[in-house]
Amino acid sequence: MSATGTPPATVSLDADPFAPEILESPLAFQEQLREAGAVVYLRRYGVHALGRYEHVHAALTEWQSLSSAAGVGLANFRHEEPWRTPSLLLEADPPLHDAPRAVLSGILGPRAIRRLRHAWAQDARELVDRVVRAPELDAVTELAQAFPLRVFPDAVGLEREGRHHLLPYGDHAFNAFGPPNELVAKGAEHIAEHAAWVGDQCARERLAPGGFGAAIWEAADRGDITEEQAPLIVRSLLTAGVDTTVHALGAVLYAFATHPDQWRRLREDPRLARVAFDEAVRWESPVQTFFRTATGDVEIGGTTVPDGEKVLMFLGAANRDPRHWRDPDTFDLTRDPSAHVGFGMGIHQCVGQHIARLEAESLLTALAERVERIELAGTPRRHLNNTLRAWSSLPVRVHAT
Ligand code: HEM
Ligand code: OVM
Repeated sequence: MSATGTPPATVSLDADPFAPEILESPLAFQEQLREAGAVVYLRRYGVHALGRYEHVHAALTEWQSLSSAAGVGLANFRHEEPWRTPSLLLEADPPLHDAPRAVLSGILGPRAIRRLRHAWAQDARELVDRVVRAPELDAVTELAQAFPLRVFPDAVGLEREGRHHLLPYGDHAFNAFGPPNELVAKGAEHIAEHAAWVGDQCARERLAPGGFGAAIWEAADRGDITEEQAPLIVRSLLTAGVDTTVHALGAVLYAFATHPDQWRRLREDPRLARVAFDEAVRWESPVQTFFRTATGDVEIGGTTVPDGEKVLMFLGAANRDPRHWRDPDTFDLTRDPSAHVGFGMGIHQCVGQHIARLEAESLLTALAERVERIELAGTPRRHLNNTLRAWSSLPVRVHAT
């Protein structure tokens, strides 16, 4: 309350962060958001936006007052039918969230995935050997897409037929967190076929022994989760596990193609591959936004968000907030990026982050071994998505040794 007894005027903006121009170049809007206040009301959507590190971090951590169960997109599941059965992880609160989370944490944890290390390093060397034979290539299709599509579906235990459904299915799922705009309408045209294939692959009989999918079904056999839950947990891997790593690898390859000094540093010390990947996740934030829903009147940075209303967290804005980061716009392998919120924070923090890091480490290490220089050889093109920050094309020239 101010001295006169009237509440402070809510800061608000008319801008549409999901409009093509802002999706193409979001940094100016993100700065405007951070500068406008801790909580900014976006009139167009009737949601409360957060762009500062402190408040995005707090919102991610406070799952009791900011729920995921009403959806982590704009749609409020209390009033709107979700486009698919909600995720048992992403779109659930404790206690329902706990068992599926514990199962996936075990299957995708650092200890469990150590067995993949050697094979993925070898796969990366083979891919890089083949791809760098030509001096010019598209780093999106030939590296950022090719590598995850080579290793991840096999690790899940998917059949070979139909894997082309994975990227468009995930792309639509990430678009569907945003408003029902043109991007969603375009994705909806073919979503039935993609979703039917993805749904079929979640059945026990479809999943090869030894993979993440089979491990989820074994957890059902042990009684850690129910048989009804198992296929939906497999679906989480197929939804969240491909596009994310493709675009994160696109981000790190773009970062190196435009920062030759940092590439030299990585070549001198390839153990920097992991920190380079996290720095790229901070710098580009391949997952830009997620929503929460207030479970009561919630105070954030001196503003009250009313019960039942949506809060929009800008992970990308927080990851470049100068209140938290020195020179936030600089891609710099000497900084410690580990507090970034590009994988979220708190109980929903990305359960697949160790998979993402292992893919990146494998690919970057193989590239650092073979490639002296990597530079842009044409105009990079953005792939627009309501949630993802992505490239559709990165023409590069490589100088292989
Ligand atoms: C959750 C980003 C890779 C599976 C999340 C969240 C973020 C995120 C920001 C938090 C969501 C929230 O708080 O509401 C990313 C990024 C990736 C990546 C940037 C790549 C660099 C992966 C991979 C998988 C995966 C490879 C699967 C193998 C999941 C799942 C959740 C999740 C299942 C939900 C966890 C929960 O709600 O407990 N991810 N992710 N992600 N991610 Fe990732
Ligand atoms: C899921 C999931 C988890 C994280 C991201 C996401 C489409 C989906 O559990 O289905 O994006």
